[in-house]
Amino acid sequence: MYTQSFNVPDTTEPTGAKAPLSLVGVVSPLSEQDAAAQTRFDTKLNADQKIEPQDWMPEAYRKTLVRQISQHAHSEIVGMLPEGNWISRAPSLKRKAILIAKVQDEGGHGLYLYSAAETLGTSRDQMLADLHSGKAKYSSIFNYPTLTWADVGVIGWLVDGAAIMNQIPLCRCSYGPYARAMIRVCKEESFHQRQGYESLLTLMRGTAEQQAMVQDAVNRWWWKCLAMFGPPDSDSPNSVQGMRWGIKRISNDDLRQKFVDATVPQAEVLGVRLPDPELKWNEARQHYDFGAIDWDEFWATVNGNGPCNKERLATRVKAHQEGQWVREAALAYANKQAQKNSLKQEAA
Ligand code: BYC
Repeated sequence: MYTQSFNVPDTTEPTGAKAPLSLVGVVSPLSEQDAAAQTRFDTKLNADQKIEPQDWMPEAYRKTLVRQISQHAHSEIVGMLPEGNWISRAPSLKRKAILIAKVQDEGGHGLYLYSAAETLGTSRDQMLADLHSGKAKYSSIFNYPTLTWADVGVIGWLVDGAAIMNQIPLCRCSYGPYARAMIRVCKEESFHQRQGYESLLTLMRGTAEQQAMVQDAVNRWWWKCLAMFGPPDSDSPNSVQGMRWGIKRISNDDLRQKFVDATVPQAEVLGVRLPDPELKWNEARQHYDFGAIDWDEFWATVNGNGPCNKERLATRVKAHQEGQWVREAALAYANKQAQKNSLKQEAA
């Protein structure tokens, strides 16, 4: 299983990179003041120090972070939906309690991440408006249906497993608030992955029907999880700059390969077959080779045409509208408390 101690060295440059990667800025400064600020920014990045909200940063760096962190936050809260569908149908009280805790954790991850993005000067209302209008992206993986109870276990094992693989390097992201949020997120994701795997182990020790249900879920989720890491490096427009800035530490393809290498032995222990006839150990590369991912299907899903995109967005918008009175009540209460406190201070 993956934990915080599952550390991975920084990658070599992605295949599409045109120049060697060093942590330098690319925005040409206009004024002398900006030039000095850019130099301080570059020096910090090169020394592997964190950029904090009060520090000067190039506008493109800020924009990239808002894009990535808000997409990540959206993924967490949309990610509550496929599993949330199974809370009322969990097969035992123990499984229900675990699932409620997990789904609640995902909501918490969304909160840390929206808070981290807000430190860059974009409001949460704006980010949510972009999600609800369909302008902002969220992870492709949450646009597929959860058809059986085994899907919940497979999401824990494979989806959370892929998420951890992607997120451990983000604990060393150059932007302080994002990196710190990711440390806690990764600890919780590690629990999510273990509970998923343990739930599948239980099913695999059960009846032939339960075993077939797990295999069917693995068949449906495997390729979607590989695509989750994003397009191939040669087709990833944001990777080179993201890595120069120390936001991304490992390329999409390298992370995908690490995920495959780590998951094959876990599948063997579980007793399931990964649905790829081309999956085999390559002695020369010291990695598993695997088959071609259907990128047309990935892009159709990213662009709003996956099996559940419309349903997911509609559910999110409805939940947001129905929660309006809670936000208003919480705000009214906070204002009342603030008024009371200031009256107390005046009287003292
Ligand atoms: N789905 O140049 P690229 C979780 C977009 S939460 C949709 O490689 P980048 C969990 C990409 O945004 C999982 N879109 O981009 C939660 C870009 O479009 P824009 C979420 C994708 O940013 C609850 C375009 O494709 N994790 O696991 O360098 C329960 C070109 O891509 C996807 C994060 O968000 C995708 N799969 O790299 C259980 C982690 N992949 O923005 C589990 C943080 C790519 O230019 N994010 N695109 O219009 C990242 O690490 C990076 O943003 C990515 C993409 C690796 C995802």
